[in-house]
Amino acid sequence: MERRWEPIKEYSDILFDFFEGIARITINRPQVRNAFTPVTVAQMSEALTICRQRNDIRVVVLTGAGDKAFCSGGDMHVKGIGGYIDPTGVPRLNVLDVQKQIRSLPKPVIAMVNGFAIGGGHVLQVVCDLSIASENAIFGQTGPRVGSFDAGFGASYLARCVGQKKAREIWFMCRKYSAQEALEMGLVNKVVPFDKLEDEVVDWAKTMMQHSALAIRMIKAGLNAELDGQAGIQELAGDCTMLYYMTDEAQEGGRAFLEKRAPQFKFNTDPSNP
Ligand code: S0N
Repeated sequence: MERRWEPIKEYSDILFDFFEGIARITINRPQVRNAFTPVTVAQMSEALTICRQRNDIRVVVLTGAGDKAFCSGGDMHVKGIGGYIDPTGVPRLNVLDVQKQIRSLPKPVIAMVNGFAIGGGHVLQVVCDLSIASENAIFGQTGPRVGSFDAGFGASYLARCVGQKKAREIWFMCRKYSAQEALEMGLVNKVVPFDKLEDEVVDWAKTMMQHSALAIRMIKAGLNAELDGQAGIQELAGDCTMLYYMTDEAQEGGRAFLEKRAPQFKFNTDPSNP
């Protein structure tokens, strides 16, 4: 089905558009199998910030341009000593920050894996909440073969998804896996023919949008908190604070301060009025 995706903002390295509650971020460097540079990563980060801020965006989709690659990781053309070199000559990739942004975004992020998901590109699909792949998608880590690695989410969260033995195999052996193998090991949620990929992703997004956004937000925070230690609890606690602000008790505390009086906190026994 043809959809009219409306551009949200123009960038050099990504496409960023919107359709009926869904924001789509497309890494648009097909000539290098959608490898990312520090510029690409900065643009992805800005787009994710916009996704967080805009209330009309309910679900985010991450994908790659064309029919060959989702993302092939860091662009080795700009890899220098100390990392990937930005236009000012400083080695900084900051893709780990984008991984954290995806995980802490209080909305579902779906990886629409339309081809190779390799290296740091594979880690991006791992950290998304859900992954839907086309039949031509290929998955794998290459770090120990090409001089890099991701021992953060790219290792620990991968192991949570596929188990310790399989995660070690993926990293130590640097093999490539088909979409079907990825499905069988729990790396992706569903595999569909390439020409059905976007339909399937939009269908999943629309289903989630019929459900309670707050419930999904809290579930995502809870699932992260179980894995992320103090940082995860902090995020879940932030959501708890947001809910607490909505109570009479919290409102009374703020009012009393502004009115320069002692707060009258009443113990509320009415479950219909928190
Ligand atoms: C993706 C592959 C398997 C596709 O193979 P295919 O279809 O045969 O195409 P090719 O002819 O190989 O490629 C087409 C053109 O695209 C260029 N290209 C592909 N990938 C890259 C890339 N990553 N960087 C730069 N260019 C790339 C090819 O060179 C070719 O160009 P032309 O036409 O001019 O010859 C295959 O391409 C492949 O295996 N690519 C390499 C994938 C890879 O190893 N990626 C890992 C890169 N490293 C990372 O991602 C680590 C970075 C990172 O994210 C990170 C994360 C956490 C902590 C630290 C780091 C860090 O290392 O800094």
